Order: sequence, then C-alpha cells, then structure tokens
Amino acid sequence: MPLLWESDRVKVGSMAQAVVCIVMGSANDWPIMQGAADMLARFHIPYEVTVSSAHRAPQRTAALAHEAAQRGLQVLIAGAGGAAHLPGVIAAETTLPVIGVPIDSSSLLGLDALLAMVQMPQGVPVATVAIGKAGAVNAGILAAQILALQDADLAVRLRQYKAELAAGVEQADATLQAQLQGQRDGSPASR
Ligand code: AIR
Repeated sequence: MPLLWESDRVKVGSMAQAVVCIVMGSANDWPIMQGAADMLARFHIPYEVTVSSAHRAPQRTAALAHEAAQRGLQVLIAGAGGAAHLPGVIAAETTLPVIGVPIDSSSLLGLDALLAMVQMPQGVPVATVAIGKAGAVNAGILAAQILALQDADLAVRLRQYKAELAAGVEQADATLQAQLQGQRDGSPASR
C-alpha cells in the first residue's frame, strides 16, 4: 500500500535512496528550508522533500514518521512555524534522529516555533537549531555530521567544508586589514 504521503514527495538529486527527509509544515516554508537542501546537495547526500502538517494533516505526519526507518531514511529534518509541533510529533513516532528548524513565519518571528521545538518533554528529543535560514543550513550540516559517523568519504567532505569556513575568515581578515591600511595611508595623520 502506498504511503499516505508518498505520491507527492519529491526526490531530489540522484536516483539513490534518500537517507534524509526534509519535512515542512507548509510549502511556504520552502524558501527557508531550501538552506538544508542546499547543504545536503553540497555533501552529496540523497534527500527528499515533502510537506506535512502536524495539525492540518496529522495522519499523514504519523505515517511519514512510522514508515521513515523502513524506507531507508536515517535522519529527519522538520521545519515549521508558529505552534510548531511537527518535529515533536515526528520524534514521538520514530527512533530516527529528528532535527527541528523553527521558521520565522508568524507575528512572533519564530520565537514561538523555537520554544515549541526546544522545550520537548524528557524522553522525546528534537535537536533544535536556530530560527530561520541559518538554522536550516545548520540542520543540513548536522544531518551530514550524523551520517558521517558511518561514512568516511562524507567525513572528508565535512572536514573540507570546515577548512573552507576557516579560509573564508582568513580571507575576510586579509581584506579588512588591507582596507584599514589603505585608510591609514590616506589619512592626514599618516602624512
Ligand atoms: N504550520 C502548518 N501547520 C502547522 C504549523 N505549525 C506552520 C507552517 C508555516 C505556518 O504554519 O510550518 O510556517 C504558516 O503556514 P501557511 O501554510 O498558512 O503559510
């Protein structure tokens, strides 16, 4: 029997079996959650994307969580805004790691979603990241780090990413120092 939600899930990238599922409470969350997808693509991790709402489609959400492990998924990333129960409800139904991304889609700018995700009761963890795009990007990286425990090639790609981050800081500092030096050379005091 097909999964309730299988018909319209989107598999992105290669034909390889998706190991990460990105779930969103609304298609309107996609511009933010795309940050997670971009990082997964960068690390060559097959993933899929779907919409499911803990409130508007509770059965679909439960089915997604129930079937995830047997379909070969290893990490679930769930983003939602407002009364954001999606990652918590999914975490209640699976032993796979669940990463929650609070979306700043409400008048409370995501603080509501953050608290809903991070204040999970003892026994049902959700690895909650920052509000918004930075959180979505970090969710993708965190999923990669979890998967890298069993994947040496992926671990190498993560180390390369860290090296690129550090090189970016070195470059930014060199650019800043050159600008400051230029200002000092051009200032009246230095003449
Ligand atoms: N949402 C959808 N069902 C439950 C929740 N918490 C969230 C979505 C989105 C916000 O409600 O994750 O961030 C607004 O959704 P929409 O579809 O009305 O734009």
